[in-house]
Amino acid sequence: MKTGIIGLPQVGKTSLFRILTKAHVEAHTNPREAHIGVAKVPDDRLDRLAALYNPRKLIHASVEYADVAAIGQDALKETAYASSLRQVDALAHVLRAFEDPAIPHVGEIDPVRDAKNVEIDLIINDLGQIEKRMERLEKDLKKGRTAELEREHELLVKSKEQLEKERPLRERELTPEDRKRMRGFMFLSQKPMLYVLNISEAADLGSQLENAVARYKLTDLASRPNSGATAICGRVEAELSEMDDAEAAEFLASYNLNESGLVRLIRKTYELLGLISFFTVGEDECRAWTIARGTRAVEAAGAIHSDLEKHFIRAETIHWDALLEAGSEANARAKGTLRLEGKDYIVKDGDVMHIRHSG
Ligand SMILES: Nc1nc2c(ncn2[C@@H]2O[C@H](COP(=O)(O)OP(=O)(O)OP(=O)(O)O)[C@@H](O)[C@H]2O)c(=O)[nH]1
Ligand SMILES: [Mg+2]
Repeated sequence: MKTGIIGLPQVGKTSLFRILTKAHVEAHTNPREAHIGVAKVPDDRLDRLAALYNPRKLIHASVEYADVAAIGQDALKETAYASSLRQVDALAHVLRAFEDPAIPHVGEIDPVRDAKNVEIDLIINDLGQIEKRMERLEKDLKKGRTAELEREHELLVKSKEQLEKERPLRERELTPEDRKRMRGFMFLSQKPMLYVLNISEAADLGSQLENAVARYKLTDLASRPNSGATAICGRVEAELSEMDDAEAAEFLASYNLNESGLVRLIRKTYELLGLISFFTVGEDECRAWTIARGTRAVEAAGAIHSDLEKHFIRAETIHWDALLEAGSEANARAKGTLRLEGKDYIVKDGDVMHIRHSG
């Protein structure tokens, strides 16, 4: 799963990328080339399970982020730029909300205006794609009509109408078949969107972060289908990322915060992508695995190893907090909170699983 970090010039994209991935990146040498990095998904549940097992290896889930140059019509005309954006599964749009006269910005601080302007850029790019495809498609339709060509044509006509009303494709409900038909186009405005307000440092940062989405009037945009919003303070996060855990906890408390903005941002990305985690535990390794919400136990086993999927028998399952409460798997088994689930069990966020398999 890869998320592309987009936004206008100098809004804090690379700063966010750096703190998310702890990467030490230089300024873009080739401005159209994306920085790619992996962010560890912080997970308190996994940490607490690890405290119980004291494993040799502790492996968190991870999400990939791509930091690209500032967006705009010119940038999007460049193939390398547009194609690196098309590859991602979701977009995180960094919106400037911090005040700093030293850092230039077009006009007043107005995140809603910026969000809409960038949306238009995505929409124009998608319209270009559609027009190109329609030309070919109409030629093909003249040569011979098939149900599939007609369905695609109809789908593109509808998409075009939607875009011409300045509504991104992510707001459209699609059947799984139509979703498949659209997939190859990798439309930019179809990607799930997380708006990330980058706000100023303040003494009461905790409540500022809490209220930012409403204060900057992003509630409407954020509540549309496949959209979400969160706030961070890039400056504070940058300082936090340099600290050890104890220092960081004290620093957060001094701002009246109980968690770093990054934790929330990554969690929001997860939600938006419809992802959840399940855990495998043991003295050798405690590990989080990422799956889509609604995944069956047998497919979840496949996320670990294809052999586990093939030879799946049952999954010994317990929710993470029930396991902590029991203190050990043996206790949980005695209490009857450790269950045996079959192939079709729908895995829940926070389940701990042992896959029993043959072969
Ligand atoms: N005051 C303040 N400055 C910030 C904050 N975040 C980033 N900056 C500054 O804004 C400038 C641009 O930050 P970058 O992270 O490089 O922004 P960018 O969006 O990657 O910029 P481009 O890639 O050039 O479009 C730098 O000088 C940062 O130090 C913030 O939260 N507060
Ligand atoms: Mg940058």
